[in-house]
Amino acid sequence: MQQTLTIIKPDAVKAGNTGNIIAHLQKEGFTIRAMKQLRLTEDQAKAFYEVHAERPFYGELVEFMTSGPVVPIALERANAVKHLRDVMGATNSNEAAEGTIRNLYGTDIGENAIHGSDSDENAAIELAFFFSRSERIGAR
Ligand code: FUP
Repeated sequence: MQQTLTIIKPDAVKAGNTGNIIAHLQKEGFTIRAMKQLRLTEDQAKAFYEVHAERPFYGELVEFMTSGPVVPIALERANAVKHLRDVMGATNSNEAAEGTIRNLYGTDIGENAIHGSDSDENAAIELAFFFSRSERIGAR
C-alpha cells in the first residue's frame, strides 16, 4: 500500500464537486487516510508550489489556490501515485482524457479541479505539508 496527496482545488470546491470527486476516487479503490478543508494563505500556497517559483504562471497559480477553500486528502491504494495521475488526467483540462477527473470537473490548464503528487518522493513531502504522521495513522 502506498499513500499520495490529492487536493480538491478552489474551482471544484466552489462548484460543489467535492463529493463527486471523493466518490470518483473511492470507486477507483482509494481509501481516505486523512482529509480536511482549509483556505491556504498566500505564504502557504507559495511554499507548496515552490518548485514552480520561476515559472511565468506562478503568480496566477498562487492567486487561484488562495481564492477559496481547498480539500487536501491523504489517499491510500496499491500504486497510489501512478493511479491518481492516471485518473486525474492531463494538466490542461481541455486535453484530459475522457472520464478523467480533470475532464469531468476541470475548466482549463489553471482551473483543473485537483492536484496529485507526481512522484513517491513528492508524495511524502506533500503529505507532510498538510498532515502529521499521527493524523494519517490515526485514521486506520
Ligand atoms: P500537474 O502535476 O498536472 O498538476 O501539473 P504541474 O505540476 O506542471 O503544474 C502545477 C499546476 O500549475 C497545475 F495544476 C496548474 C498550474 N499550471 C498553469 O497554470 N499553467 C501552466 O502552464 C502549467 C501549470
